[in-house]
Amino acid sequence: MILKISFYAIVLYLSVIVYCHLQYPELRWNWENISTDKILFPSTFIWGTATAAHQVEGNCVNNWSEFEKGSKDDGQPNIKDNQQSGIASDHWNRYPEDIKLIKELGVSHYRFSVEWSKIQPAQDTFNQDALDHYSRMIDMLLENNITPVLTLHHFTHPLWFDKLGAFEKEENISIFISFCEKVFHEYSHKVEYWCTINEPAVVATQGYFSGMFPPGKKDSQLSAEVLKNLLDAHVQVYHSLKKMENGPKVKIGLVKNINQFEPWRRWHILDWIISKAVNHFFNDSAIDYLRTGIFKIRIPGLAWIYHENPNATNSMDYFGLNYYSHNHLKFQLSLKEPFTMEFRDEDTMTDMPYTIYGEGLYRAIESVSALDVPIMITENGIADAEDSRRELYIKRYLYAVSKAIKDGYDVIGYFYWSLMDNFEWAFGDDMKFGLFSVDFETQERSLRDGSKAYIQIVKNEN
Ligand code: IFM
Repeated sequence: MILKISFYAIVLYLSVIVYCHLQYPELRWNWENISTDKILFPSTFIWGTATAAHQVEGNCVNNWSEFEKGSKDDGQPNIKDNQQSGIASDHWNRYPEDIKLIKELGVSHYRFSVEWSKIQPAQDTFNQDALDHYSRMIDMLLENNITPVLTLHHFTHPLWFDKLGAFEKEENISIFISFCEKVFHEYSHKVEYWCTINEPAVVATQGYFSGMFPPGKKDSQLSAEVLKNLLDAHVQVYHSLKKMENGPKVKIGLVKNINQFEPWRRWHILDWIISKAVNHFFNDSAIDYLRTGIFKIRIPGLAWIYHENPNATNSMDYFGLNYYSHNHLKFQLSLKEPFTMEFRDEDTMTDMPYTIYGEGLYRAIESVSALDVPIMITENGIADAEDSRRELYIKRYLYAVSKAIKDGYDVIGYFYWSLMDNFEWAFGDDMKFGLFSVDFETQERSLRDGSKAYIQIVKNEN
C-alpha cells in the first residue's frame, strides 16, 4: 500500500514539474547568433528618457526624505551608508541645462514627475511658485520640441498625506484625486502624455512587505490592500481626468513594473510554488484587475483579498511598462524569509541585484499585450558605474523591443532610465543609471561612452 501511494505521489510530482517546465519556459535566446548592430524601428516610434522628481530635483520634504533619516529594527540605516537625497542632481535649478542634454540625445520625449509635496505643502494649500516652476519647465521642453510626459505619483507624497495613512486607507484616494485634478487643470492644455502612478506593486511590496521603502512596514495583508488602493486610485484618477477639459484628447496610462519571478531549481516544487505566488502578487493581480475588473490575491497565510471595480477594464489609453530584469527564487524553510534570491553564474550582473536579460523585456511585452492597449516602455536601463555593460544592455533590450514590434506587438515608445545619475532610493547615490554621469560634488554632467549606443539607435545611425 505504502509503495503504491509513494509511486503515485512520485508520478504526480513529476507530472506537475514537467507541466510547469513546459508551460512556463524561461526564454533564452542564443545571443551569439543574433546581430544587434542594426536595430530598426518605425519612424513614428517615440524615443525618450525619464527621471522622477525626488531622485533628481533635490530639497524635497516628503515621506522619502523622512525615511532617509531613519533606520531599521536591526539598527541598519534605511538608506545605504546613511545617504540622503539632499539636492540630488539639482534638476530643480539646472533643468534648462538638462533640457539641452535631452536634445543632445536626439530623443523627442521626456518623462518626469511633479513633486506633490512641493505643489501642495499642506492639505489646504497649493504653492503657486511650484506650479509655475513646472509650467516653465514644460514650456521650455515644448520650445525645444520635446514632448513632456508627466507622472503624477512616483513613490513620494507629502508628509501630511502620510500622516493620514496615505494609500493604506481607501478614503484617502479622493485626496490624491484632488491633487491630480489640480495639476491636470494647470497643464493639460500643454501636456499630452500622463502617467498616473509609477510602479504600484513596488510601492506596496517594498513599503509594506520587505520594508525597504517607506513606511518600512512588514505586513503582507496590508501590502495587498495598499496595492488594491493604488490600483483603484489609478482607475479613479483616469476617469476623473478624462471628464475634465482636454481629458478626451490626452493619453493617460498606468506605469507598472513587470519582473518575472522564476524558480531557482526547476525540478523543485517549492521553488515553483514560491515563484508562482510572488508572480501572482506582484504581476498578475494588477494585470488581471485591469483586464477583468477583479482584483484578487489569494496566498493562504500571507494575503487574501477580493475586490471588484468594473471601471478598471477601461482605464488606460496606453500601458506604461517598466522593465529591468527577472529574479530566481529559492525556497528556504523560514517563516521570516521563505525564499532567497539567486543568480546564475553564466548571467551578466548589473550593479543592482539584476542580470542582463533582454528576453525578459520581450516576455513582459507579450504578457501585458493581453490588455489590448498600446504599450509604452516607460523605463528600462542599467546601473553600471564602470560603464562596461551599458552598450550591451541597450542593444539587447532594444533588440527585444524591435523583435516584439516585428512580431506584431503594439509597442509605441521607449524611455531610457535615466537621463542622468540620481538618488536611487534605498541604494542612495551609488547606482549609476544615467546616460549622463553626474559628479555630485560639482553637479557636472558628462555623457557616458556606453550611452552612445542609445543615441545611435535613436538617430538611426547604428
Ligand atoms: O530608480 C527607479 C525608478 O524610480 C523606478 N523604477 C526603477 C528605477 C531603477 O531602480
